[in-house]
Amino acid sequence: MSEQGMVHAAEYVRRADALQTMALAAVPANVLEALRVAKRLWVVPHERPDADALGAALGLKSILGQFGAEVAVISADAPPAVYDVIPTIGDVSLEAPSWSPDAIVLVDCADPKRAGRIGDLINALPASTPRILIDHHVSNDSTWPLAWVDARAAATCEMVSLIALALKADLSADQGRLATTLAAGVIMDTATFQHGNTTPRTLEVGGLLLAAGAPISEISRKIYRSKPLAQVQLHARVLASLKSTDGGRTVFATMMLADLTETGATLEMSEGIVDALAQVSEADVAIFFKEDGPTTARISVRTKGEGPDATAVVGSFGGGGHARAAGATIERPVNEAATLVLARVTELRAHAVAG
Ligand SMILES: [Mn+2]
Repeated sequence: MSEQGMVHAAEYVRRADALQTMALAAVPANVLEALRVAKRLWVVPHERPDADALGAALGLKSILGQFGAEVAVISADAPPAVYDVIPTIGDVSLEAPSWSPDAIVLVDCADPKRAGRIGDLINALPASTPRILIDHHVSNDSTWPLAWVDARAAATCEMVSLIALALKADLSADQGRLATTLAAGVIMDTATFQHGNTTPRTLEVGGLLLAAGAPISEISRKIYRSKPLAQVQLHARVLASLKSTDGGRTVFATMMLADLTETGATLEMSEGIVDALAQVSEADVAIFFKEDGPTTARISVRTKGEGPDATAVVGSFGGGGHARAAGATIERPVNEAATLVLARVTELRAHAVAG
């Protein structure tokens, strides 16, 4: 085995001990207690789950399982193939189990609505079933009493790692499979510790997970630097449609459904296109428009430098996210949606100038 992916037992124990006090201060006591007492839990990521939502849900299953809890991870949508990098991905169910839970946990989102059809199942549970929420999105405005929302956390998996420490669970369990599961989410949401959301705490959690057996470099390569041919062809085709506006400060590209059929790519293979757009050094706003049917468009926004807040761009269309990365679904033909969103960006720039 390579140096990466080995459990460094002494190093892990030293780091876990050093971070325990900080973890206990970070996790709200009521959330920790609710997780401690529940014996049968449903843990639910948002629909179309990414590595952070999946890693957080699967990590919780493994952590609470160490204390004897039965945990079902239930997702509205099947995980994309790229997330096979998560060694416990096979534990995701697409249907609720036959048993009813004594607590449910929603991860990496604010509202059962974001969990699609599983959210409907959550809403149908008795009101007395404790509902726990763990999320790091700044747009989270949940009113659930058992909510831990930490917008300074780079990833929900960073928060779940702290929960593990606070519960004194063993993050190095299962030959590093738990650590790998959580590291996948941190790597996803920080682009391998590159985004501005990376804090000293994120790196400390990263160091802890590395010592606990997560092969950081290998996970990063699989998520970010490995693509099927059809995906590279899709990216080439969509990036060829790149245009700019606002004097070059806004760049955008549009993916039509025909781009998928003509390259043989799947929708999930469009992952990463917005990040390629965001590489344009002259621009501070990058927008990726996706046709998702004749009257539905999905948009992803990235901003940097003096560019407007991404949540302000998508907020008027019912979307949400972070200041530098946000998204929305707009019930309009994609070209109409593009016109509206680009006008909104121009308007936000004008407001910024006006003060
Ligand atoms: Mn996340």
